[in-house]
Amino acid sequence: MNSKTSEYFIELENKYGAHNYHPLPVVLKEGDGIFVKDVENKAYFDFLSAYSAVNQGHNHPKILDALIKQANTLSLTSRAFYNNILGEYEKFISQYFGYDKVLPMNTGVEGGETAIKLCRKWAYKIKGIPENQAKVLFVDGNFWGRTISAISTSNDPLSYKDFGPFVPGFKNIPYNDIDALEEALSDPYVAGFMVEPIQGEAGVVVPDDGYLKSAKKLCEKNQVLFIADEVQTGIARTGKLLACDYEDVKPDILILGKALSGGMYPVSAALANDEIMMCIKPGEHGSTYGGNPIACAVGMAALKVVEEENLAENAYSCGMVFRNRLDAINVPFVSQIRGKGLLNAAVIDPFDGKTAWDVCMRLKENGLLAKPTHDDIIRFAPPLVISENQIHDACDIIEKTLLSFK
Ligand code: IF1
Repeated sequence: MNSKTSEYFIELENKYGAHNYHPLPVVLKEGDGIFVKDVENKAYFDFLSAYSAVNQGHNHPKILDALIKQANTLSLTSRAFYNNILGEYEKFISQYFGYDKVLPMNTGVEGGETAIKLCRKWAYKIKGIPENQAKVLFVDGNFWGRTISAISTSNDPLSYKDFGPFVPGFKNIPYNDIDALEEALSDPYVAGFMVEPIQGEAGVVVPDDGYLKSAKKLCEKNQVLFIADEVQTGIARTGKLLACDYEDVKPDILILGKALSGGMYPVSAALANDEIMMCIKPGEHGSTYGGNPIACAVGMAALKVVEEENLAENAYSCGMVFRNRLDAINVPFVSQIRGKGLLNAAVIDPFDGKTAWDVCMRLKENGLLAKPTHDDIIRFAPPLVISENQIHDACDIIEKTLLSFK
């Protein structure tokens, strides 16, 4: 019997790990579907899904099987040579999302960096912007990772303070503001507009209906690439395969990550049609692990599960049930419930000196794991394999917890 307690593991991380996170004080040892278990054998509903990476549920057998089989066969060749699975994966994912080609990477932020490099290369080779003059627009409240480029577009001091100097050629405009976008697009050196269809880290900020469609039309009119960061909102999370699907918007460059592997392995991608993708020539971009055989096997299995188990439809219907249940809970400090599909958030107004963190701590005690984003917002994002009955069970916990503060 492993007598090592949560405190033992927390102390180890505290002593030997960088303090770049402030985790909820729970030490997990197992995952299965929508549940995780801590080292004291207590089970929890996982309502974070590793920030929407575990959409297919923890340890999905089909994805795990694909991982094990490929790892037992050929794990990594580098791109110095061809192999017998990368082309199959590239065809599969390109057709799955309706693009000519994919550039495979590993993490979400590498997908974003790749999209920006594709956009800049296209700007100089196709649009004809003078070299080193291309600009890419971002929106306030964006979050697309932790690299120097990513934090160069951030307006959250926690992300960028004391990490300067920053990458030039980026300009921020307000989110969900078409007039601001139209104004910014009057600059002929703008090459791209990169945006999350729903802002995750900002606190599940849903733009007005029609914003994405109007933004895409303005980009087309000004020969600017519309770049959708669907790392968190993609892969069925919001009740459609992609959040852009709600407005029938087809991004010029689509960035995917997280649940592209079902939480089993780092897999990310940038997808585009040939006019853009073929701007990058051999030797101009890449990655040691990008498109490795395990990533290909896991990626195909993860995407097949999304289709076979109708995860988008399930996220859509379960999300409605979830928001209706939470809207019906009458507590004065919950000022808003918002989201789409199974990407939702509760806005918690500080009360009696308590914050969203205190609510999450009590949710943990009651058997449900969620984590605040910023001080006042709790994101609720369970695996998309959750059933309607399980949604009700989880909402019973959330209701009991919220009412216990009254
Ligand atoms: C952390 C946040 C979420 C993302 C979007 C790209 C990336 C992310 C829309 C980069 C990553 C992760 C990063 C992780 C926590 C989590 C997060 F709170 F940080 F902001 F989900 F909201 N685009 N988000 O959300 O993907 O390189 O991480 O694979 O840094 O703590 P990555």
